[in-house]
Amino acid sequence: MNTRKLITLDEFTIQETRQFPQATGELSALLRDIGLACKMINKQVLKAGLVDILGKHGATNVQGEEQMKLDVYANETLIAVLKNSNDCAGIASEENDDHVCFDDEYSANSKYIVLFDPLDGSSNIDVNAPIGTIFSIYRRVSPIGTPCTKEDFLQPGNKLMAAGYVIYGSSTMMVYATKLSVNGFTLEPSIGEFCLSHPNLRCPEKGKIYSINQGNSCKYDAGLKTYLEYCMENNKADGRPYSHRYIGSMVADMHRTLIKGGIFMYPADSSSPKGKLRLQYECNPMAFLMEAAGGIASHGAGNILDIVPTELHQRSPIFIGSKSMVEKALEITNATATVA
Ligand code: AHM
Ligand code: MG
Repeated sequence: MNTRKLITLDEFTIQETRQFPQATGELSALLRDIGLACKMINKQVLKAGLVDILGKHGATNVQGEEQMKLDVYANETLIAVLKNSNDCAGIASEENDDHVCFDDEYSANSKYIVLFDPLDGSSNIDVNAPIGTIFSIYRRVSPIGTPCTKEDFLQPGNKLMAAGYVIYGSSTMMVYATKLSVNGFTLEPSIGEFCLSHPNLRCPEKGKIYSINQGNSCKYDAGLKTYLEYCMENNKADGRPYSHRYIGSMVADMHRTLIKGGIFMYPADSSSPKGKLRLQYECNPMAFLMEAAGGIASHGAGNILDIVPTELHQRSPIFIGSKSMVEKALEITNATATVA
């Protein structure tokens, strides 16, 4: 690789900022901070298989350090890095009951707040399948100079300034979106930097893959069952059924959907009327990113990004991915949507 051609995440965000004379560089700094925390998480993810050798959660490893569960480590690392930075007034995490306000002078003067799912798909750690961190950045609505408030964290997705994820897979990548574009950065381990590898990502208009936990089919409504039959048998788009792929790690399933096209669904069902995935930590950031890449995201009856959250940990059904596939899914599911 010709290293002179590498553009790091930091260089890229600074170049982007130059296009906006009023920009202060705080958003760039925040993305760098999130990138730093994720590099630290990545280091631990790479060692996950050694935990049995070095000691499990609650035990002490050979260096005398206490072992922490990876999701706890990821959460604490993100909080510590963002608290240390000058650019974040507070956070909300899937792992914490309530938001955390960084109540010091510098944090109170920052204009952004961050929400995150520190380690999404954590049940996949034991089997070496990809996992990820998902993040959202909002401009706060409370006055700058005061501590942030709950209202800052209950903004609809259409108010997002930036959102993205880091995937800990066969390589480690950060993909983030602003309203302008979606860009992917691969971690170059020898220099420890995320480097631009996937500029201006666009989700293909059509795809050939559907992704859903089909083991829950008995709990799906009639409309969704009809759509799944369409995916398996009646889809004549390519003269063959769609392929089914489901990793069970949203970041990994979304990353494939973004790059190859397709549809990812986590619907409501008879035992979970609002689905499983969290609006603020999973659905909104992915919906924002997908829209910026030319795809769409729906909760089944409207745009995910228009939901005004009423609580931090609320859930939402999601249908997301290639525009024509999501539109077709909504057309079929809305035609007959009674719970079976
Ligand atoms: P988590 O945040 O506790 O890891 O749960 C979210 C994960 C998503 O990554 C994934 O899409 C989904 O749960 C899989 O759920 P299921 O096993 O019900 O199919
Ligand atoms: Mg999650």
